[in-house]
Amino acid sequence: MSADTMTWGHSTVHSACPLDCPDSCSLDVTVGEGRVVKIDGSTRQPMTGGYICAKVRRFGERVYGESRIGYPAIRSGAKGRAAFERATWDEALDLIVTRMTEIRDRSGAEAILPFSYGGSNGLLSQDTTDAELFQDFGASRLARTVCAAPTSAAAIGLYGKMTGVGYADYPLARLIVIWGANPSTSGIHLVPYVQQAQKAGAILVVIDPRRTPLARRADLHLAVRPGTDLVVALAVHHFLFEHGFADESFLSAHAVGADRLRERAAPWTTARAAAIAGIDADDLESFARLYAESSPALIRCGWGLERNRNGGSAAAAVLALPAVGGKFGIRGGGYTMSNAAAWAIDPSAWRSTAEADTRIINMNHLGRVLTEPIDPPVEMLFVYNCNPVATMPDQNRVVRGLLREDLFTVVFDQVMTDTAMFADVVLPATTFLEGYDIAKGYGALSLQLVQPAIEPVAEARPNVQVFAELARRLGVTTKAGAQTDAEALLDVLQGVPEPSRGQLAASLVAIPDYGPSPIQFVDVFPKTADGKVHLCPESLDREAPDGLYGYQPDPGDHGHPLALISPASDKTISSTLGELRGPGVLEMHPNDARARGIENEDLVRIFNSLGQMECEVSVTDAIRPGTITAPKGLWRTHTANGSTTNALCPDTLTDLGGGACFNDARVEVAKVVEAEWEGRDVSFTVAPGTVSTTGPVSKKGTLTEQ
Ligand SMILES: Nc1nc2c(c(=O)[nH]1)N[C@H]1C(S)=C(S)[C@@H](COP(=O)(O)OP(=O)(O)OC[C@H]3O[C@@H](n4cnc5c(=O)[nH]c(N)nc54)[C@H](O)[C@@H]3O)O[C@H]1N2
Ligand SMILES: Nc1nc2c(c(=O)[nH]1)N[C@H]1C(S)=C(S)[C@@H](COP(=O)(O)OP(=O)(O)OC[C@H]3O[C@@H](n4cnc5c(=O)[nH]c(N)nc54)[C@H](O)[C@@H]3O)O[C@H]1N2
Ligand code: SF4
Ligand SMILES: [Mo]
Repeated sequence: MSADTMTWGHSTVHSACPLDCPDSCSLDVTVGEGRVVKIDGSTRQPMTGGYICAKVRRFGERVYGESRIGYPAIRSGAKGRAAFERATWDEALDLIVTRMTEIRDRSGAEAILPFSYGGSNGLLSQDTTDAELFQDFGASRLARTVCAAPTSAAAIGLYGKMTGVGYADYPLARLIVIWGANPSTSGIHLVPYVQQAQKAGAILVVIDPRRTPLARRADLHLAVRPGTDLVVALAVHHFLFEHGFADESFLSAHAVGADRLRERAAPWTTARAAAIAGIDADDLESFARLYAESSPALIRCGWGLERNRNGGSAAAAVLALPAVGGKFGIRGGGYTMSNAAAWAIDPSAWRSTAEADTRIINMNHLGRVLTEPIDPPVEMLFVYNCNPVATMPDQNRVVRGLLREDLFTVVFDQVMTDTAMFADVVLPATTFLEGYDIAKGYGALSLQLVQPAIEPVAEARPNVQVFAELARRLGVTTKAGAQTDAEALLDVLQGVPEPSRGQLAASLVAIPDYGPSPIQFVDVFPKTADGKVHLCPESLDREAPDGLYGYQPDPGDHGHPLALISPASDKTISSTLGELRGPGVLEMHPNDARARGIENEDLVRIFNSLGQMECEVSVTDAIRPGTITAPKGLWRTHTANGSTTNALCPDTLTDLGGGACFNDARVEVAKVVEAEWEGRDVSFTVAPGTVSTTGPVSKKGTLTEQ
């Protein structure tokens, strides 16, 4: 433990936030008598600027909260009822080892499915000893596609994941386009830079079905229908090509496939695209002209536009704009997408990188693979860094799968999540305040050391240690042989190239050699094999059902005319910290409400053929008509019927990358008459001794806590 400054019996530990957020803040954690007293931002990582989000300032409430899992436990009652008996680590691990061995001997190790995602984005807490254990044991592999799969496929196909512009250069742009991103919630440190740019005269365009805080301040807001960004972007390409704004000299020197893109954009006049996107054709034309004529012009491409059937092609069309428009090569021009691949970190320093040849299961199909016959069936699910009941599509099917008596489920988490309730064995995980990690920004460009501020709470253990111990018990040898997070840290650091490794050791923060933001095509270049931009790569063209840039029309309503989107909320990171938030609220445009006799604060039922969710409604014109929005990451206690938005989301896949189509949910909404609510009993238990929601529902859909 490193106590860097001491005052009044309190010490301050310098650390960083490894949660799944682009900003990767540097933190000062104040500790007194071995307990976290305060968490705040520091200035070590320049983008943090001394402030952090309210969620992580409250993280201590998770660490010491009632939902925290302190001890291993084994199921003692019916599945899904969160009835557990405390066990020792030995008992819990023995049981897991016995079941893993039995299942392998009976059905083959592919009947075991490790299930993990972005719980903690640190370099140590995933893809270290866990990866080696499951790979060597021969378990099924998981395609981690719930997020960023289509945008990554596009960014890799077009640019080999070239590093994007950092926040620090936004003030230099003359035009900023925020496309399918809501940084005021999902990456707050970008916002002041956008504001600075506006003060300096930059024009701001926001493309989003909702009037987000930045859309409110924008010069132009294109409130597109979800899933239509592809045609909007193609219309801008069409405009650039047709009006002589395509940068032919850049394209001939640095790009291939421009002709094909031009052909595919040809049918998309601004009028036709605007009609599909449900926006004004003149507004779209103004946007195209602004983009054509402004420099430096910068696009912040978010993840909101990827979560639908056209998501991959949409991201590709958006990312292709700076190439066609000639926006690279100048500070403050180009694009920002994920910067996760900005660091040349070599995982072979700490684990075997040989590819296993076991089957791959797309995580978005969890419900499907648990409930449909497959060979071998999934007989064991090992969940860590993930809360699939709250975050995967088709929630009802996921729950049906988890209720299978013949499924053995291990959930390794920090708190009693919606998924942990279904476990056969629960294992307690440390939080980032209780162990080492390395935090890598995917918006802000930095690598940082995460240091323990406190001892592990109760019997919680870090991932590295638990998977190393399981590997030892199962007779699996791991390459680096790390047994603890401190040992794994040293191994992982070997994979971090110099001078970053030295910077981490010296000052806890590494910044790239070009500083906090590169100039694209000056400091960073496409990482494609030939170093060029591929505007219509063959691989993507083959993968997309209608070819790359082929628009797939709306999934249709089947009596469910409203598009439901579920973007990031400021209360949680995905579902993390859900134990601290209140009920979820649906937002709906006044026209849609009026047509259904719905008024503000009414209780409503949102439904389609997959499921239903009941909650309170907020009637607001901050969402376009025909689209409704409810927060991502709700827990089942946050709605009145124990189902969240994810119960309405289909498990269909995006055109590229096998991603999730959350925003292709099509639903209808009806007012729930009050008589249905008064005194209604919701027999839905969460965690014993924590928030109990068994009991009557109060009038406004708020669940009474007992
Ligand atoms: N506070 C907070 N921060 C977070 C997270 C969180 O849960 N909470 N999650 C983190 C994670 S995992 C991620 S991936 C990022 C995501 O961060 P963002 O990129 O901001 O993604 P979303 O929140 O999914 O959606 C962004 C915006 O896209 C809009 N949108 C929805 N559908 C469409 C569409 O079809 N087209 C267009 N143009 N816009 C659309 C939504 O209205 C929303 O305002 O944020 C990270 N940061
Ligand atoms: N409806 C809807 N659903 C969505 C989305 C959407 O747009 N709409 N977007 C999605 C997106 S962007 C994402 S990224 C996914 C995220 O989906 P998930 O990967 O399920 O992310 P979280 O909900 O944050 O759950 C992570 C869990 O990991 C646990 N955890 C954290 N650190 C550790 C650790 O060190 N060890 C262990 N063992 N556990 C740890 C946390 O306590 C938490 O319960 O959700 C998706 N779900
Ligand atoms: S969640 Fe994001 S904004 Fe909040 S502290 Fe972590 S990195 Fe910073
Ligand atoms: Mo995500």
